[in-house]
Amino acid sequence: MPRRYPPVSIFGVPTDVGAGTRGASMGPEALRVAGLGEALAARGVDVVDAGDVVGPKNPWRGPQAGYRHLDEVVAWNRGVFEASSGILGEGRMPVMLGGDHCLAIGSIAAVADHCRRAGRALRVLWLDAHTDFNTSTITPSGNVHGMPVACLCGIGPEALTGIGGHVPAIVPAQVRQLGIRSVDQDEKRLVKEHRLDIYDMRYIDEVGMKRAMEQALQDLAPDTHLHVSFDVDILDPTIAPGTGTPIPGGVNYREAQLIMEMIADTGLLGSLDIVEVNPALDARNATAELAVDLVESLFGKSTLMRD
Ligand code: NNH
Ligand code: MN
Ligand code: MN
Ligand code: MN
Repeated sequence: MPRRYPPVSIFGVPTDVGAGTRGASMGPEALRVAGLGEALAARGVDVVDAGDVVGPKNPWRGPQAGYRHLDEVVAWNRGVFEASSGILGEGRMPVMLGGDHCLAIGSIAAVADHCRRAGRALRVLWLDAHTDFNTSTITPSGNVHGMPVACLCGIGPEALTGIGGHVPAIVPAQVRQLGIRSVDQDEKRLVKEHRLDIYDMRYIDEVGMKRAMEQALQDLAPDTHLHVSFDVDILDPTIAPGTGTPIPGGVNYREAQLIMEMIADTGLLGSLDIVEVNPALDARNATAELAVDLVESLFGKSTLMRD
């Protein structure tokens, strides 16, 4: 019996206010053009496109007091929180098309709030080249897309840590990070201090993706809500060049498929972010097309033997 998936609402968040390179604002359309909605529908998923969150334009200023565009980042994240909460309240699965990764503050705050009310466990799987655990005092860039995990764990400006009304929204023990290979100097100290559970590329090289994923998905209670935050820069830039902060030595195509297939096998996927797709840097929409291909596997397309 093929696995049934809950109804999905995709929504776009066309902004790059949290990034240091322009263009992730075009991510939602790139993912739509690559056929995300159609691909899910072809998987038998009940999918609707809820349209785009609206927010301020990118003022393209330098950082002030350690943050670039903090007011705009807050405004967009409030919109994301409302959109995600509304979709969860309808009993549907929110799939956020970013936009840069600062938007995961709003999407995950909404999921955390939903799980808290429902008394359900939440696990966040953070797929990324970066740990995104910077603060205004240690950030090398001021870009808030380098800070969402810290903000969600209660470390950051009140306007962001408090977006879901509960501080912290999540604790580090709920997070698993996979694909990591770029952590800033002081950020390293902070992730160690807060004991983030990190499966970095060195570890994946040594034990293999299968073992790393088994560990990252270990101890999930049967009714856990699994949130996947998919920063496309986890992928090797040779296969996913369309992203603002590409880092060599990323996850290859087969490893990426295995990640998605093993998540699909849990049957626990509850919400998804697809972020940092930057069509301005891409080659013929390759990164959005690859992301769609991988999301199909996340929804069971490649599972032949385990349906
Ligand atoms: N760590 C860097 C910074 O804080 C880069 C963050 N960029 C990302 N994160 N794309 O996923 O600026
Ligand atoms: Mn629910
Ligand atoms: Mn990220
Ligand atoms: Mn990243």
